[in-house]
Amino acid sequence: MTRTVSPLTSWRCLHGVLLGLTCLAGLLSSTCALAGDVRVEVIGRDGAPVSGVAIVLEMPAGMAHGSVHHTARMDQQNRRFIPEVLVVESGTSVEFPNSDSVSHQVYSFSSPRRFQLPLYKGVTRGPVTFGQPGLVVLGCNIHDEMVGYILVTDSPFHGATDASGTAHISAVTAGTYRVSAWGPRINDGGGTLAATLAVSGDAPQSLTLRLHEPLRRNPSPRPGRVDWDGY
Ligand SMILES: [Cu+2]
Repeated sequence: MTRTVSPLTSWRCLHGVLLGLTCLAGLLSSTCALAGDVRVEVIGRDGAPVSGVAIVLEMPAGMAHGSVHHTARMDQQNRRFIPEVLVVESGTSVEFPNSDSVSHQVYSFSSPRRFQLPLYKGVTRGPVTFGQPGLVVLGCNIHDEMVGYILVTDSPFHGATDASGTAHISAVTAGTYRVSAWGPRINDGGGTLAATLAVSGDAPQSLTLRLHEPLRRNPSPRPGRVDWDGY
């Protein structure tokens, strides 16, 4: 009996063989790390999904990774920072476009990264490089109600929950991680939830975090008080 093999199938076969050979070579040189995908869901006390929660899989002791040259964007739309919560690895350069029809003047007075951008619209400012881990709270000098957050982490395994309350983090190196979840409206644990998750390369892992306290009405923390002499 003749079996027809489509070009796609044969490519997959070849790809699988190459992957196997690569892993075999890697095992011999101890560089072939298994990796798996992780899905973290955050559910509020009312059962509704919670979006805009920063998820970080903190690096296990001894697990190292290379230097970072990532870029990211923090936009402004309808007098709001988009996204409200951005998670980046330390060393990432963040650009600040302004998609609004009004001008904004973005600043941070947080100790991991103090900066201020000139008043602008219609152009992209930055990039601003975030080298130190920690929480950077963004404000706008024109619109006091604007608040945004850049959470800087040393871990390459991070994300933020979307409208369905879910964060997808792909290709996580196998290991046991402390998973932390921070959101500006989370009341539980002072704003941070934590759990332990074992990641293997065999199958995707899922973790559900449920809040016990109702969400705050207003985000916390707010931008630091601006002392212009500090710049
Ligand atoms: Cu503004």
